Amino acid sequence: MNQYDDCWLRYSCVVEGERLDSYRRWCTHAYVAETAPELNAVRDELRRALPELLGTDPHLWQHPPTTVEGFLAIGTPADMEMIAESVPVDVVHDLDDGGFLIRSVSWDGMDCLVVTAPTDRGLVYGTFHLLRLMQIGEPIEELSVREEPAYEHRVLNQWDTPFHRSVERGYGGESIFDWERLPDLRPRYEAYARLLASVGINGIVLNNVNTTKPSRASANDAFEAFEGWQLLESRRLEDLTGLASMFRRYGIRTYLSVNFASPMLVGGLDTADPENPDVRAWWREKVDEIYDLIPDFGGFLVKADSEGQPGPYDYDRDHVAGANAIAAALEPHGGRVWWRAFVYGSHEDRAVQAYETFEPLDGAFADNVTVQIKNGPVDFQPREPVSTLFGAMSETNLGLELQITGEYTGQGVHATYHLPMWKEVLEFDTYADGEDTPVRSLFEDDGAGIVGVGNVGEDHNWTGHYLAQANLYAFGRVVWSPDRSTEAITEEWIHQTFGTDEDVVDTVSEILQHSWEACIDYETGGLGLMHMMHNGEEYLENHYHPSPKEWPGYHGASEDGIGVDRTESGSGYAAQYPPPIADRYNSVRTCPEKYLLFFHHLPWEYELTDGTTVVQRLYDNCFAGVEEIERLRERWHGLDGAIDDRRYRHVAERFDEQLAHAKRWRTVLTSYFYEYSGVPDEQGRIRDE
Ligand code: GCW
Repeated sequence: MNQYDDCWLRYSCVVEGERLDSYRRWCTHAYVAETAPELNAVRDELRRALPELLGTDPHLWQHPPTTVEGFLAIGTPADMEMIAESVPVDVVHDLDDGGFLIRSVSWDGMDCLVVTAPTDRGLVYGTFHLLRLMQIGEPIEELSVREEPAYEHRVLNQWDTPFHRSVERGYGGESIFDWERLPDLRPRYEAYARLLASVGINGIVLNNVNTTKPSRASANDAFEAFEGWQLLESRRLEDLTGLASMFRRYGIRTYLSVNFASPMLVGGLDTADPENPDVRAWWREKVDEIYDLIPDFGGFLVKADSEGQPGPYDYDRDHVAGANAIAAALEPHGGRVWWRAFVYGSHEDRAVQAYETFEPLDGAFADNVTVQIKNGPVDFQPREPVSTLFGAMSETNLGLELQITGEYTGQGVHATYHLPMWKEVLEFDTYADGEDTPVRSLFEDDGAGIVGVGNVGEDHNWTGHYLAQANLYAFGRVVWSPDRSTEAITEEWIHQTFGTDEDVVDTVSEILQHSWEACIDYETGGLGLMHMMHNGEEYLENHYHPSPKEWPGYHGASEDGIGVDRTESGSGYAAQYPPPIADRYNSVRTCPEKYLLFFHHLPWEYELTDGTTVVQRLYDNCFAGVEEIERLRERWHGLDGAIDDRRYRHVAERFDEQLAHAKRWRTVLTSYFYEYSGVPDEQGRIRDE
């Protein structure tokens, strides 16, 4: 057994007969230029994949073979004359970095399949694309593929804490990075780079945004450093060079999360004031040192003045001053600061704060700063409305932060697929530039991008739950191409992960596509309530316990009703949207039901459009969510014998646990709603379980 699962890079052969013959004809011989590190990655991938996909060993050539019927050629037109002769070079050069062409051509009397791109990174993506087609069983005889990534930056954020080798909100085991043993490289790092590159991810932030232990109190409270574990220390940086080179082979740039107070924590200065000349000089020297070691270093991610991390407020400076000071050091090297907008604590309704803090700063951030905003205004809840900042900062490079890991969606135990949620976010019309400015259109300029908080760890299956691999896959694919449908991305993943048997594909696809709505229902009652879970007090404590009493401010339950008034008569959050959206949410009649109690505090017996009362809908949704999990679990049971036993049993067992959790959650929520409202369930279902 492998030390770890291959995820979607299993390379099982799914074709036979003529199709297999055609794969062999085009791909048994491969001519690959040898000019760049990325091309070694390409050759290695062909060596791994082709024997499985073709059932025969490939021949790798360093010149075009002349005595064969056909061959595969991978290179840039500049490096391979044969490619320059067989594809339109101007079309190749028009592609963005990462883009590629795959063309079936005839060259010197032979049938050739050409994978070409303007950059070496594009060749890596083109190779993975072709291998994916074969893994899925697609024809390759007459290919004419032209692909380009939608966004320049497609970045993974690891929340790995080197000090503990833990992963904050990670549910797949400890960090895959054996930090103490760096610079030694484990084979697993390359396996991870391959997974990421195969779905087009081109950046990785290696460590957690919490670079000091967060204090639970205000931002100005003293913070506690992870002694000896600031990655900006010279010895730690030196240890990272090998890892960064390995990622470079796969077109992935390395980034680090850094502490705003690094000039003090690492540099020994007595201030981190961004206007202080010594502080600025320290950042410059530190950044120069990094680029000497890692020439393609991507930049820094900073969580400042947020959950106890230090920041510019400690010196009465604003976020612009803080971000721009660090960005100035990176600018000569082409590096970037990703500055998070996750701030709360000074307002009763935390939803309003990020906009109030950042919107006035629009246009003032340096060009090499990207403001990184979580999809919703609260915190990766099962469902949130889209953050108001996306419609409000047209003069700033924006980054959308999505959560791949399931912090609030079942923590590696529940099967919850995030792609439908991300699609909902990406399609949301922000009106940032008038009607038809969906979220997905906001990251097309250089300097913008989409990042995902990763979900892998040391477990054999990487993600804790086998089906959670789909979230990592889908993140890369949707960020590469946000226009691709949920169905298409989901099927691709299933084909590569579980094979092409129709029943298996239908079953897994149905489970994945229905899982998110079910989770919303049993965890929240489905009308836009936030944070229905226990808020752990200890650092890293698992807060996955249903406890609606914990943070009443989030759901506003009282004897007279439930929900939080975020209209003009309440916190005013709705008014932060452009008028067409603000109007829609401000009015209880036009506010979509899925967000109703996020924006409105309503009587328990307020009648919804179909005549059902609010409290009854909450009950019904809680029950519907559990029933849906029962149904999806049954569907999974139908796969017994149709897929390998190991993965079958793993998911079946997790489904049992998920169902138990869902029932418990339902009981806690429905009893709570009943206790407050005094309104019994029309169907008499509420009782202690
Ligand atoms: O909600 C919180 C999470 C923290 C996380 C924080 C953030 C990394 O529970 O674990 O810290 O969000 O996004 O900064």
